[in-house]
Parts: sequence; C-alpha cells; structure tokens
Amino acid sequence: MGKHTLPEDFFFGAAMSGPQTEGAWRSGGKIENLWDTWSNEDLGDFYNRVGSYAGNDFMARYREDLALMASLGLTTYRTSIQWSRLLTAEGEINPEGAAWYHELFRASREAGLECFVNLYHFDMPTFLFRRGGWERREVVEAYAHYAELAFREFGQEVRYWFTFNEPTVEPEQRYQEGVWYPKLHDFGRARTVQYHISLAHALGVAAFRRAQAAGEVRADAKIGLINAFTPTYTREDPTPADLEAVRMIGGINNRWWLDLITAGHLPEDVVDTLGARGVNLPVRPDDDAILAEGVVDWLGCNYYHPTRVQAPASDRDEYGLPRFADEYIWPEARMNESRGWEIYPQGLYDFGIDVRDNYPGLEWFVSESGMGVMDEYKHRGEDGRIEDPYRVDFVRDHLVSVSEAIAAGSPCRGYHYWGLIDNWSWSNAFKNRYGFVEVDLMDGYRRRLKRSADWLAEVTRTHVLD
Ligand code: BGP
Repeated sequence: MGKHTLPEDFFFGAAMSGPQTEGAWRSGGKIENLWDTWSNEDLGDFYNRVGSYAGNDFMARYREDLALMASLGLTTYRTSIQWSRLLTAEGEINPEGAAWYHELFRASREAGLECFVNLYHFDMPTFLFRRGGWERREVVEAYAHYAELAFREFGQEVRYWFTFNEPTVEPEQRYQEGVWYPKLHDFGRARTVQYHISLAHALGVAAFRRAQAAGEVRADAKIGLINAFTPTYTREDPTPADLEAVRMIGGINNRWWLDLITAGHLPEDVVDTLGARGVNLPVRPDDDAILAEGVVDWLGCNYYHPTRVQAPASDRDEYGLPRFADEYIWPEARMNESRGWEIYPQGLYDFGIDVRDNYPGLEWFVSESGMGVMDEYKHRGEDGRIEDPYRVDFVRDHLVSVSEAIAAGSPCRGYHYWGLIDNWSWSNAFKNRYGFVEVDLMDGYRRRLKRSADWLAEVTRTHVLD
C-alpha cells in the first residue's frame, strides 16, 4: 500500500550541543573556547553580530526544554559536555561545571529522557589551541585525559557516550576551506588535524573500555562516534578520473571514519594516495596499536546533503595544494536555498545500504538531520505560530528513506532531529532556524511550538509516516 512505518522500538529524539545552547559562556568557572575567542576578536564575522555568548539560553531554561521534548513524544536527546566547562586549565574537574552536568542528567531522567552524551563538538579550549590545537600530540593526550575524567565523573549516570561529533568538519572548516577561525587554507595541515583527531577518538574509546572494566562506567553503557556522512556521487557516465575523485573524497570524508570505527585502522588506499601526493601524516611507531582501539559499539550518522564530485580541472588548488575533485553540479538537484545544501533524502538510504553491505554488524542511528530556514519569522501565522510545512516534508521524506533502508536490512535504530529547539549555528548564529520549536529572540528567548510540532508528535506516537 506504499505505507511507510518505523519499527516499534525505533527511537525519536533531538540533537544539540553544549556550545550552541548552554550560554553562560564565562560563568560557573567556564574557560574560553575557540568560539568565545573568535566572538571576542571578530564579532562582525557572526550573523547579526551574535557571538557564542548566550547559546539559546538552555542553562536557564533546561527544565522547560526537557519538558517540551518529552511532550512531543521524544524519548532521547543528545547534547555535549563542554570541555571548557568541565575542566579547568590545569586539567582538573571544575566543580561548578560538573554540578551543572549532574543536574542536567538528573533532570533528563526525571523528564523521562535518555541523554546521549558527546564529548567534543568543535569546541577546543582556547589555551590548548594556542599550544597548537589538533596539530599537536600534547592536545591529543589532553583530550584522552579529559575523556577519562568525564567517564569517571558521569559513568554511573550516562549510558550512551560519543567521543566526537563530526570529526570531518574541523579539519575542513578551520584548516582547509578557511571558513572558521583561524581560517586557514592548508590541505596538509587539515589532514594532520584529521589524523590527530582519529588518534584522540581511539584513545577516548580505550579510556572508556578501561573505565567500564574497572566498574567506573555502567556495564550497559556503549561508546560510539558521530560523524557527518556525505554519500559521494558523480555524473551518470563517469570517466575513470571522476571515479578516482569519488574514491578520494568519499575516502577522506566517509571511509576514513567507517574503517577506523569498525576495523581499527585507516583506509590504506587513501593514506597511500595522500603520501604519493606529498601529504604525509605525522605517524609515530605505536600509532597502529592506538588506532586499533578505535572500534566502537555503534555509530551516529549526521546527514544533511550528499557530495557530488567530478575529476578536478587541475590537480593543485589556488594555494598550490593537492586537489582531488571539483564539485559536480547535478542539474536535477533540489536545494535548501537558505543553507545552500542539496536536499536528497535518498542519501540516507544509500548510506544505510553501504553500512549493511560493507560494514556488516555496525548498528547506527541518524544522529542529525534537519532543515534550517532563513527569515522564518515571515511564516508566522495569525495565531503567532510559524507555519512550516516544508519542514514536515523534509523530515517525512528522510524518515521514509530510513524506513526503506531498514526494510532492506540496514540496522538503523533511531532518529535525532538537529535543532529541535532553534539554536545558535556557529557563525550563522540564528540566521537559519532548524527548530520544531521557535526561539523568539525579540521576546527573551521565549519558546513557541511551530506548526510542524503537531505532525512530529503524531509520528512519534504512531510511527506511521504516510
Ligand atoms: C552540523 C553540526 C551542528 C549543526 C548542524 C547544522 O554540522 O554538527 O552543530 O550546526 O550541522 O549546520 P549549521 O548550523 O551550520 O546550519
């Protein structure tokens, strides 16, 4: 009958992060992270000059927000601990920071919500960045220490842990594409950062296993990685050079992490090609043994858009660095114009099939999916609620794709919507709104359900999509 449903035990939840919601950027003993530093140095880089400072006021409104999530039928959500809030610059627990997260996890349980906890969401403490950030081993070690302390502190409360959110993004945005502070254009340094984050991930998993064996972490706890996956496509009639572009771009963004978390090593073909092009990773003799510890219990897939590539016109970019692909403009692409991202729900199905066929046994869930829309206040209806049928279409189409992947045998367990409650989107600040719940900046961060929230509540209740 063409009716799409999701399994009864399929979970629905919300995804968010500490730096984008908490606010209170310099109280409670929190030290500066890179977002605070960038805001202080160049507020003009942020949409409407809204910096990192206030998040979406979550620390003041968390009880209300948790209740809202539960009222929409969600049973889980994910946020992140901010390294810069939990630890002092001396690497010790900041008691006020710890108290906040204990309180948040307590309130979550009380609201009937399972809180998934991620340890790092692009929020490098500034003093560590000044020591070289992810370009330095010292910082990899500092992350491992932070992870160890977090497992010990919250190990009895938290069941679902994640080492990183989107480890592909910092190398790309900060070091390669020049988009985020410190705005570098250096392909090689970006790969060093990517390599060091891979080691940090593996050391984090190892610390988790040790803490679990020692009884510091619950026996039923799991560790995972959350990454942004961009299924990589090329033109319909590809040349061998187009396929080569797919191999390298898909290899750097997707296979790199999938191989690490399922097999405990990096894809050899990708590392070899990088080396052949003069991009050498800062490998040390014992690194293979470290990476081998990176195998996780399950995976979160953030999916916003696919990547479409073709053979590059030149094998060097404008900065003289290796270039593996040019963008391929697919004439049929449907765009979310606000964000400039292609809307392609089938990418989730294709990801699910990739996991089923190439990484058998790997359980996964959709850890982010969402649609950000500019000037959404213009859609406000007469009763004050934002009318957003486009969001319903977007989420339904993606969930249909998930249900088809599950029907084809892919082990997808749940779906977290990104930005359930409008939040601060890095340098885009509050430009593109993702929420099923509006945050009214003109009215003291007041929360108001958008029309789409009615639909969401119905789907979480029935698990029926069409
Ligand atoms: C992901 C991040 C989130 C979130 C989301 C939406 O890459 O994990 O932190 O921000 O994308 O993107 P944006 O906020 O840039 O519109």
